[in-house]
Amino acid sequence: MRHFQFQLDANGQKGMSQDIYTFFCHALCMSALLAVTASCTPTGGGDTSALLAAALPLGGSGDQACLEQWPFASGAYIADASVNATVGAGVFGDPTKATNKICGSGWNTGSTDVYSTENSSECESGEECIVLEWTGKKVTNETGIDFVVYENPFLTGSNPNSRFLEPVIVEVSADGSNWCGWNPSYSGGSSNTDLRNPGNYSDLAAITPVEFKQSDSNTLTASDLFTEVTDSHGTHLKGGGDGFDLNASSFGNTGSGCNTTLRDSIRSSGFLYIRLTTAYSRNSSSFPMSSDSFDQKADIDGVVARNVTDR
Ligand SMILES: [Ca+2]
Ligand SMILES: [Ca+2]
Ligand SMILES: [Ca+2]
Repeated sequence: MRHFQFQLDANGQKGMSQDIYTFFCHALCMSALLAVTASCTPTGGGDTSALLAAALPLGGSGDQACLEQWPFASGAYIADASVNATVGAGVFGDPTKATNKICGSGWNTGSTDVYSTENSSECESGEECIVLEWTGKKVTNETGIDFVVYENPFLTGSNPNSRFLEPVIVEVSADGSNWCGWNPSYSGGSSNTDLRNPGNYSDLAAITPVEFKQSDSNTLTASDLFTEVTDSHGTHLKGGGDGFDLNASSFGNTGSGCNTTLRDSIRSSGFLYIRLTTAYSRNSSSFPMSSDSFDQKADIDGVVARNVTDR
């Protein structure tokens, strides 16, 4: 979850009068966006502060309601269940937000329909993660990108190479115990300029802002979600988010219990579970995080697979 200090200074907000704060809170509660996100109890807590700031309009794709109805009959399948996810105490503590729908808000605003990763029995010791699955199904290896992870990064201004990022390590499993990942790495330094540069990250999710939103104004097809486009924001998937390919040469380079036999089995037979771990929680030296991050936890909107079959 982000601090959003640049949008609304946290100290300044704490200094707001209760009347003003309550007005903002009530106004936000009336919006369709937040009606499905949280109730606004003006406790002044950090999570509520972050939500308030996150919801301030910055020119994102806006006012269209994010709909529960999955828009595609085939060609794209949303992970629809979590495994032993910990319910967090904060506004973004509801694990169903990671499996209900994708609610991207464009390049300039992060989605609030998200789950902030928490420590659970499914994580490595001391880490913050969530494990998702497709009920009764497994994800198969198709040509090119096999699934897309949607988190809530966004641009800090007009420069597409400056983004607020809370990177995520991605791993998949056939049994829920042994995991294979790619080769996640960060090559920059500790400055915010480096930390905000997407070019410094590879094999990590939560790098590309999310354009796909399940709304009446969505024009993206299922195929579009797995198709790249090049525009003023660089080369990215048409719906944003970060895609992963089981056939990538880096797949199988990491993961607890991973070996070439398991890697090849997942490539040929598919996987059941995906684990999304805040990279900072795994190794804060290898994956430093911007000082703007509120609580050093990535926020998962959802995951979409290109194809699934029965288990
Ligand atoms: Ca593939
Ligand atoms: Ca985030
Ligand atoms: Ca969501």
